[in-house]
Amino acid sequence: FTPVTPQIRETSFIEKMKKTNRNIVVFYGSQTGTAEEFANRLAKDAQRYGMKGMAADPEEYDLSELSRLKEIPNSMTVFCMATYGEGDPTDNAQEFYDWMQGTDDDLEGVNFAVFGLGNKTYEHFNATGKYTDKRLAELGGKRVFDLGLGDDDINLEEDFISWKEQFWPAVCEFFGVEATGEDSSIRQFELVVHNDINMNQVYNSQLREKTRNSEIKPFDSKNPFLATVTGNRKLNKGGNRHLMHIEFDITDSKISFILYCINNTYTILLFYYRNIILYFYIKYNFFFFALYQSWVLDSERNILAILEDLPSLNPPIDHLCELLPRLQARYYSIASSSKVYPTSIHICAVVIEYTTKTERVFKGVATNWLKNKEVTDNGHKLTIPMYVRRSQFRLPFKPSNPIIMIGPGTGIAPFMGFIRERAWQKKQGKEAGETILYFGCRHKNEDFLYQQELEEFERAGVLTQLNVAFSRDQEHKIYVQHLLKKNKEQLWKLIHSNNAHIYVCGDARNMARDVHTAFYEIAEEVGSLTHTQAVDYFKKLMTKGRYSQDVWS
Ligand code: 2AM
Repeated sequence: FTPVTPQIRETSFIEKMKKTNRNIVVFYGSQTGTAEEFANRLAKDAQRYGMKGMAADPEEYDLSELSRLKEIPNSMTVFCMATYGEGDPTDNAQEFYDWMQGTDDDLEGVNFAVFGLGNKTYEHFNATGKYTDKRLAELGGKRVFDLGLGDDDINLEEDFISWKEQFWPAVCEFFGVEATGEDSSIRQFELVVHNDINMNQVYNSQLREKTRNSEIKPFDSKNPFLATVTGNRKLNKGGNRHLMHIEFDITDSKISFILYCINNTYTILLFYYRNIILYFYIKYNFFFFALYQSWVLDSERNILAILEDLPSLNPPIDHLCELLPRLQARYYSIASSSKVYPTSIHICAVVIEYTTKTERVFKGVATNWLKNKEVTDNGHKLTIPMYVRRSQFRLPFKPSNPIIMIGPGTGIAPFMGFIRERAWQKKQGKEAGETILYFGCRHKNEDFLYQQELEEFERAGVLTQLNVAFSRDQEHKIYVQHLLKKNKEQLWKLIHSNNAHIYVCGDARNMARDVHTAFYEIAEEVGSLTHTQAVDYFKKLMTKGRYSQDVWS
């Protein structure tokens, strides 16, 4: 497929808009690709209203030009902004975020709207979207339509569509235009059949060696480092899951960490199903959220399953490709310490595979791809494109501060790095504070990850306490929070009197929430705080960086 519009490289989005006759620019703060996809859809929608839009990565343009947008008649900017971690902007929006905080530019005459992407299970729900909306208005911008707050915990797609359906009429009214109705005829790609292709020039899912470009700038998703796989082993002794420990060599990279998974079109097809519903919507005006929720989301029908189950749909292949977003980078916690292994990075992950309601086997794209990465392939060293992201999840500055780590399942990953680093600090003669771990798994002799290493660390006195909750070795469930409650006196003393740092890693939806509640109860029962005081107490610990979470849902 060949893009219909040739790409023009330009760091001034104003100049680019002028040159290409566009009047709407949709910026996206995107980490996993959803905000980017929304931005592309909004930019495309514009044509239906006689306007011309473009989606843009704020990292690639000079956003301090925003006040110049008024030079373009009937123009506006839209921001699709995702929020991450502790209310942070995404990496590609960080510079724009800093600019907003520091600038006193006058944005009078600049029309804008913001859609935020967030998740209500996190405390700082949609903080970045809210801030962008508030700040652009403070600087004098004209809010054309109210801030949209998407919640990924329920149904982000539905939130976006509902917002969009009100957004466009508001835009039309603002600019005094009407829908032209011409949308489906505008194609981004055209289908060309080539009979004489040189296969050596075709991208076949492996990055070429020349992408190893350390001269340009730090490695990121657009410029990943090709790391050699130096180890890949199964961690669990039993059960039908596959928990793996993988090691990469990063010599010469000066790298931070995240994996980048390259895949072929087939997998992309498998993976991104959401957009086919958009296809229904645009093409046949057929869209029922309830149906979407139960038939697509709850039944986990991916795009391939939908096409199989509704053969009459038969969309043209060029249209289908247009609806498929790029496969995105996957993020894993690092299970090693750069102090101990400066030239390698370890990760620990569970291979995702289960049967969906429609009896199809769902296989996680990245974990299954990694599982099969051998150290060598016929004597050939295999590489994986990767980069590392900065994280607030790190050991306290002072080694003498006690740490309480809670990480059931693969939530153990970053703590393997922490413990190794504490061991290293101890070896350097530094006085390391109490180092306490709460780990949880199903069965002692099945999935007690890193058992041997952990027990050795305990014997060596690096790990001062190793608490393990085996959830399925007895009738009733035993979870990490039950063990926390058992040791409540000791924990409260460490937190309240000894400046301990608390770290929680793993499942966000249930575990992290239950652990949080257990800490409230400890503060109430041992510290004699009221519930409100307890909530306040841990909120303060979070702002001080003494209660950190690395959680996922
Ligand atoms: P389960 O699967 O037996 O319910 C790692 O996944 C471990 O975390 C497992 O032992 C799992 O137990 C446990 N777990 C499941 N839900 C949890 C929760 N809400 N809080 C703490 N641990 C939980």
